[in-house]
Order: sequence, then structure tokens, then C-alpha cells
Amino acid sequence: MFEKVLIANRGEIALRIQRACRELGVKTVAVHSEADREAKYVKLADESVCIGPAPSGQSYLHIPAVISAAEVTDAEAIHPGYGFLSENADFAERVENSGFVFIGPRPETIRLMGDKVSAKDAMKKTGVPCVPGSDGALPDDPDEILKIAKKIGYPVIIKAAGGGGGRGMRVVHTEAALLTSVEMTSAEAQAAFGNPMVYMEKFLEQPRHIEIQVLADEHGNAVYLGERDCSMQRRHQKVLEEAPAPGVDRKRIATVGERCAEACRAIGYRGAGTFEFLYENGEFYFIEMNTRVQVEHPVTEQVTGIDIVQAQLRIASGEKMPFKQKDIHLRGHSIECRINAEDPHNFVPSPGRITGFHMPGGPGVRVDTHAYQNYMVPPNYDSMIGKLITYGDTREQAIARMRIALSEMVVEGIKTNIPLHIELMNDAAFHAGGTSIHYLENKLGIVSK
Ligand code: MV4
Repeated sequence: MFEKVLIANRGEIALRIQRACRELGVKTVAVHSEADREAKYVKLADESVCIGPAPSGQSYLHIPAVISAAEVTDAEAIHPGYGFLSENADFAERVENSGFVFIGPRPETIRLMGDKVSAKDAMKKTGVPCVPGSDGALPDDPDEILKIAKKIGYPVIIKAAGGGGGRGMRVVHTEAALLTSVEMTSAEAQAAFGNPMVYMEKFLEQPRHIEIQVLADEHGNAVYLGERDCSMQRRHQKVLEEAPAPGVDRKRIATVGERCAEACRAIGYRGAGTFEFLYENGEFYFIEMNTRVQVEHPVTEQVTGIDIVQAQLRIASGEKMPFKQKDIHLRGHSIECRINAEDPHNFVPSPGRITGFHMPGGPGVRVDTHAYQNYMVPPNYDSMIGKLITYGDTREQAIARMRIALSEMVVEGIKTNIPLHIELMNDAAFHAGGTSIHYLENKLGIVSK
């Protein structure tokens, strides 16, 4: 195991990684911006380095500053967390070329999955079910494009190869609108990602967003840790996640999960990863792969008993995974509510000082947060200040515990989305389970795209 790991992130995930390191006897280096200087998790780390001013471009995204911090502190490995540099293949490459271990997949893998066309192509080849669509990027020939759409059938969706996570896409309902939509998506993709390549898929109207968590080591072992339902979202921001996905046939999960694990073996995947699927009418359709630890990883930890961040550290240090697929059993149900510093009605961020802070507890309650009484939520970053995670033998018990935990939770001085979560815990469709990706936006009265 490593002696010392640098955590190239901030907030709750920086603390989460720090805890995993500490349990493994690994020393930690926190890097922070000027805005995060006083944060408690920075003081809790064995060492800390200020890497720049508040704007992330000059701190958490500034590759030379992060690598210099690893050099001056003599860290052996760098954990990128999620967001920031976590899926930046150039960063992973520079980390390795500077003699450090990147806690994540090989840079080539990150690059392969960063290009959504090559990612889908690789997955299709290894037997992962994909959304019907164009074979790779769209050609230039307009007649060919029209032919591809006719074959798929309208509505179709045009997506940028360089996009992902909801950026750079356009739905097309008629042949008349197709070519201009392709042109516009391509032009926008060139401007936003420096890559004009676009591809086409059948547009699924009411899917759920279900993802499969995988772990793979450098010795050819790969397992899937079940699934998460992340359908409750607003403008591509997940609001609540749960595991397992309500009402999905376990045999289907096992089949798709095994395909994901097999794909990992086929491409020599290393570390933790997530296969994102759309799920409609009992079928799974791969859309993207995430090569990082995800915000919602705790619900999988709760139902599998596996510490995903520790697994990342062990895998990166070259260890063999201590479990096989037959050792992995899902038990009970877990729900995660993302707690954001924002107005619960209009979702405008609400940074500022937390004047009152009380966290819930009791059986099956987990709180992952870096916040505390008197903590100043900086305006410079994502508004998520923590995650409330409950576990129960059944979904009903996890919901009951969540309702109680939310009622106990006190965050004063700033606005939070706790009232929205309380409302969701009392929502009939949420109770029934299996709502589509459009449910929350429709409930909130936003016309979904
Ligand atoms: C789709 C889709 C419907 N059909 N692809 C949005 C985020 C990106 N990861 C993929 N996205 C979608 N791709 C096809 N063929 C609908 C979405 C989508 C979505 C997906 C997951 C979670 C939330 C979403 C919200 C709107 C649209």
C-alpha cells in the first residue's frame, strides 16, 4: 500500500478519500484553493498545500500546481475524486510521467471513454447492449445521414462525440429538421469541445437512468457491484439515487452486469468505473462510461458492504481484488439525498456561512459531508455540501429512515434543498418506484427537453 496519497479534490469527496486512506494507514496530502484554506478536512489531513486562488481553473484544475504539490510533499499517488481533473486523460498521463500513480484507469482508457463514439464502439464490440444508432460518427454526406435516420426511425438524438453528461445533444423529430440539427450540433461541438464529430441514436422517450458499478484490478479480475437508479434528476444534476433499482428483474441486472465486467476484462480496465444505461421497457441501453468514483457510490457501498474508495486505493497499489463475483451479494436498500446549498424552489445557489448545523443519526443513517457549524460555503464551486444516505432491509425502511433523518437535519444560515427531499419522500410516484428521467422536471413544472 502507498505511504502517502495526495487528494486532488475538495469538499465531501476529499474527506471521504481521506477517511479511506486513514483506515488503510495511508498518510494524506490535502490540496486546496485560497477559498478552502480554513476547511476542517484540510486541517484533518496530515499535510496540506495551497495550490492557488479560489477559481478552479487556477487551483483544482491547474495541473502543474497539483503535480508540484505531489512533488514537494513526496506523495506516491494522486486520487482525483470526481469532477475537476478526474476524467482528464492528459492529467492522468502527466501524473504517471511525473512518477506518481494515478488512482484510476490508464490514460488511454480515460481517453477511449471520453470520446463517446469510441466508448460506444468499444462496448458494442464486447457485447454490452447499446442504443440503436449510427455505426460510429456521422458521415459528411447528407444523403447518408438521412438514410441512417430513416433506418433508425424518428425521433432520433444527435450527440457530440466530445460531449457527455447532457452536453452537446439535440433531439430531432422529423426528417425536415435533421440536417440543420446535425449541422448545429456539430458546430456547437466544435466550439465547446474542439471536436465536430457527432453520432446518432434512437431517442428513447421515457427511459430510466440506471448505472452499473464495476471494479477491476490489474490482474484481469473484474466484478460488477449491482446497479444504481439515478433517474431523479433536474437539468442533468442528479438529486437522489438508490440501489437497487426498484422493480428491475435481477436476472437482467446479472446479465448486463456480467457484460460490463467482461467489457472491463476485454479492454484491460483498471479501478472503479460506472456503465451508464438508459432503461426502457425492460431493456438496458449503454450510453456512456464514467472512469471515476461517483458522487452516488455510497448507496452501492451500503448494499454490497464493499468500500469502493478503499478498493480504488488497493487496486492502484497493485493488489488483487480479494473478492470474486460469487462473493458479491446485494442486501437491503439504500437511498442517497444530495444536500445542496441552494434555493429549494428556484435552485439558485445559496453560498454563505452555516450558522446552525445538526446532522441526523441512528440505525442505517450515513452522512458524508465536509460541512459543520460555522463553515463558510464558498460561492466558487458546486453547491453540494453533503449527502444523506440511508439503508434499510427494504426500500420502505430506507425511505422511512430518510424521512426521519431529513426531519432531524438542521442547516441554518443558508438555503438548502432539504424541503425538496422531504417532499420527494412523500411523493406517491417516488414511493411506487421506477420513475423516468423526466419525472422530477415534470413534477417541478419545467417542460423537459
Ligand atoms: C439519451 C436520451 C434518450 N435517448 N439518449 C443525457 C445525458 C447523457 N448522458 C445522455 N442523455 C440522454 N441520452 C437517447 N438515445 C436521454 C438522455 C437524457 C438523460 C439521460 C440520463 C439522465 C438524465 C437525462 C435527462 C435528459 C436526457
